[in-house]
Amino acid sequence: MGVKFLKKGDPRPPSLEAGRLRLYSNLYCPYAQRARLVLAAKGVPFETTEINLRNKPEWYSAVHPDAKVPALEVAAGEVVVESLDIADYLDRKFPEPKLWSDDQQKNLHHKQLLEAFGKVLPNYVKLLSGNASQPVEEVVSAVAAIIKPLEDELAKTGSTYFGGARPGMLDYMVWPWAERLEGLRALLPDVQLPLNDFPRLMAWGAAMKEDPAVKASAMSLDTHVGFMKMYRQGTLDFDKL
Ligand SMILES: N[C@@H](CCC(=O)N[C@@H](CS)C(=O)NCC(=O)O)C(=O)O
Repeated sequence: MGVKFLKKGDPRPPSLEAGRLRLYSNLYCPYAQRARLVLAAKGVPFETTEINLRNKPEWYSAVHPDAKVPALEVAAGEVVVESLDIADYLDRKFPEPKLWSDDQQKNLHHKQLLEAFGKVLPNYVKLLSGNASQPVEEVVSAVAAIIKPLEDELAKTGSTYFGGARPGMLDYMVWPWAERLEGLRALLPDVQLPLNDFPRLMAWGAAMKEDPAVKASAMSLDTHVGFMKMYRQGTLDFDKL
């Protein structure tokens, strides 16, 4: 992709200038994409430092205590970590457009949906890595059960997006995995996915693809599949992506 992922031996970027934001990211990380989606939705300019997660720079643990991405530097040396906390920070700091609702009850419900959706990650990794300890059909069923409440929510509200007439926080927090689902479909063409059980989520996905923030943060199917193939073969090397 021609992106420079900073690694061991690479110098730390210069101190952040006042008034700027720096996102420590990794383009392939769904959590980092959450931050990029919110920044794009708000139209906030930011600089990006891509981190090689297989060979992290020595100084990176001074940025993020667990040396994970994303981390958002909001003033020199002042960093917000955890994708959901970064999203909340940005929604407070840059209120237009507001991604959380004024309706606190709705926000609470969306946070519960999001927390339950978090269980998708280990299943995503199983599909990606081809972990044979569990039949793939079982993993697909587990994913279907995890996303069913989201389908039900769209059916209940009748809205295109979880946020209503336009994407809100839940939409953006879930989207990175939806984008990767297409990569998985291309990677595993023989795996049957029960897509017909999720008509509203399919329509949601099509609508989300037209959203400017989604477009700004999107990576092509080929790029996702290239990463996934390397990951699956155990040959992941960020210098070669
Ligand atoms: N709960 C964290 C998860 C972040 C996360 O797991 N990031 C991964 C990449 S997708 C990472 O940095 N892994 C490197 C490591 O664990 O050493 C968040 O929401 O920000």
